[in-house]
Amino acid sequence: MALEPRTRAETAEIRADLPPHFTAVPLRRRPAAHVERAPVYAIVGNPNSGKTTLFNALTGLRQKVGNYPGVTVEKKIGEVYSQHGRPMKIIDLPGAYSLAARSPDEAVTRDVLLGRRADTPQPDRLVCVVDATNLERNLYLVHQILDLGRPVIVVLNMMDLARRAGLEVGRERLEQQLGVPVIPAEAVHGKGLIELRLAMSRAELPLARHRWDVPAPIAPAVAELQASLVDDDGRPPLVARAEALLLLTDADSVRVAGSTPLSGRTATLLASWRERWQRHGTDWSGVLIQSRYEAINQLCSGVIRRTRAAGPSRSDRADAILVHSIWGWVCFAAIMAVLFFSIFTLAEYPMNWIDQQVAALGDWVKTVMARGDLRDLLTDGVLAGVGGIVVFLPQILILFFFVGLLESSGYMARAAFLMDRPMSKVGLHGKSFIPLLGSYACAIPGIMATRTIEDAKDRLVTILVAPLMSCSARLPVYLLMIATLLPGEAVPAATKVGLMLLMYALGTLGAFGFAWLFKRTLLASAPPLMILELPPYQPPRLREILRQMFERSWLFLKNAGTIILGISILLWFLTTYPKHPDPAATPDIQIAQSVAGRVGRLLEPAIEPLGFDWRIGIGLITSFAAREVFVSSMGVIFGVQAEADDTTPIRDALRRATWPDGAPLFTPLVCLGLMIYYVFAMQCMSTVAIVKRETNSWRWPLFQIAYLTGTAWVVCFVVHQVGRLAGF
Ligand SMILES: Nc1nc2c(ncn2[C@@H]2O[C@H](COP(=O)(O)OP(=O)(O)OP(=O)(O)O)[C@@H](O)[C@H]2O)c(=O)[nH]1
Ligand SMILES: [Mg+2]
Repeated sequence: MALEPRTRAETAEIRADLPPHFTAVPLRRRPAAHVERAPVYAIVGNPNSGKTTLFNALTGLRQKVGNYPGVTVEKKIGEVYSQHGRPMKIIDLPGAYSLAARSPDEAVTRDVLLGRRADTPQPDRLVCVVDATNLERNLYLVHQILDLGRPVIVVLNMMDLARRAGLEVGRERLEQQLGVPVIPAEAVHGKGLIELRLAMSRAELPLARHRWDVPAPIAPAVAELQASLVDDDGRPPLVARAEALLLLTDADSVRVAGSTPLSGRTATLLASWRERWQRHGTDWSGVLIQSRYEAINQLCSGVIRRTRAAGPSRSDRADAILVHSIWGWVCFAAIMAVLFFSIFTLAEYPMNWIDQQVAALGDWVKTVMARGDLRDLLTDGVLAGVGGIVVFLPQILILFFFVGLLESSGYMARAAFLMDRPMSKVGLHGKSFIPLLGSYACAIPGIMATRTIEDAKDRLVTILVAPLMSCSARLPVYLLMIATLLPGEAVPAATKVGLMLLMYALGTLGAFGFAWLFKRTLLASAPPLMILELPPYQPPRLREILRQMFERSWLFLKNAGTIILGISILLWFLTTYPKHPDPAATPDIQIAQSVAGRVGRLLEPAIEPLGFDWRIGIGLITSFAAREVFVSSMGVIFGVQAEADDTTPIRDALRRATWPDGAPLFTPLVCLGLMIYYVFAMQCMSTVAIVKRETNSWRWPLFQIAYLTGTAWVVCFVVHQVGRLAGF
């Protein structure tokens, strides 16, 4: 729908004869709507309405889907083929309740729709996904979208749930009322896709029939601002009107990252209207919202019919227990306990198997290759490093399986709900818990998920403490230390699980403690109110979960094959060269005078008070790239030191390691100290990068490194010194 650019004179003319109850600057279209390029579609809708499910089904892509609001926090572009085989662009957007964005993820949606983002094509047409079980609330956004004057297709999703809830949605009536195609669908079962694709392929789409007048008291202001915006950059009048409405009623909407700022004239106009309204003391956005809801009520009349009386649903009955103030916590604890037991007990068999395969491979290399540096590089560098990590794949898989279950069933939102009370004690609300819970898997998606938090300071606090949640990269470190500390089958699994739970608890407590501290000092703001939808429980989508597990393990293996491989090889060189002049020198002497040994000993004074020697110190440095590198580094360093011809599990090598005076290095106290160090220390390059991106400055990531690593040192110091005094 190309619009004719308007000259300044024309705009002035329009402004001159604006009716007092102005609706919109009349649309003028070019005679035949020739769209040279294929149209760009955007999928919009309320959170958790099934947009990404639909996007994936249309494009064949695999964006993350989950049964809680706020899964998608960034736009994603894909391609869908029209019925005639023409490729069309389609953009999946974060869910939003309104164009008046409250949080950074909603702002992404708003800015893409209003064409404020330079990095995204402005959508020509919109697919509005509506949750049929919640029509009225969902129509609020639809109403705003229809005002943009672009062709819209409404997808009435979740029809299965609506049916089950005893709701009959009159599609035809809604279509008639709105004047745009309305397509019933069940995105998750692939129903309605063909109809949608057909509609999307149409060369012409009708524009909305509905007419909504800007409420009289604000109409003159909107009209003036609209005209000024059209003048500024010749944007479509209706988009300008939507923009004007937002600018006038939502102070936050002025700040847009990456877009051209308002022209001086528009800004002055805006300020003068705002000031005038403020003097009158009227709630203008309230007027606007009310007016819209009245219009929606009219639209909805006769569309929804209840086929039976509404009673508590199955989800409601489950929630009576799962978010109960006592039973809810019992269930939460039970779920966590099952998770950790599975990590230890189920993973053991595949883990042993991988261990054996790695060892067998090492032995095989030793039989086919002659003794020499290259063979050592392969066995002591590559295999000891990468093999030491790959062993933990089963645990990672189990962890992600559970996280997938929680996300896909809808329990995630309940966990946030339960957590609201403890979180409010530290000044955050339950919504902050979703990013934190996600950080148990990995802090990076966790930090991205903070975009759903409205308050900028709360969001920052959540970002700052997110790395304290024990992520999957710590699993290998914990497991190795627990294996070194509590060897053999004699120790019951419960003890090991208990120790691990202790580490997770320590991290979580740390996160709460620091959040409390930051909310009281650096980033104080008013205590927030949580508004979070509890979506109905859904049967977990196993295929989806398996796919995510696969993706995650692929990432893990890729890491092992690239970063960890690289660091292991480098470390092998650093520990092997320069060679000691005496070829008969013991491995201990050799490594001590290697490059790594010399660097490590420079560092030793800083970590000796923690009970760590320079070899552990090297591990601490290399694992700044990623925490699991610590395990591979230990494999290389202590593998190099082990007798040349045997391949031992790392834990045995560690248990044999000693200080120069013969005292064991990995005492229980040191193992515990190391685990604690990794609970707190900020040892992840990727997290630093993502925090830099999300906070848009180096200040916060640097602060984060300093406070987390500082805390790690102090806590380890205290534990070690107190432990020693206590005689451990
Ligand atoms: N029963 C049912 N469930 C659906 C349907 N469509 C999607 N879902 C489920 O609804 C949940 C939300 O789906 P998503 O596609 O992640 O929703 P979204 O709109 O992208 O959500 P945000 O990214 O958070 O805005 C998932 O659990 C889907 O499996 C449907 O038609 N019927
Ligand atoms: Mg989504």
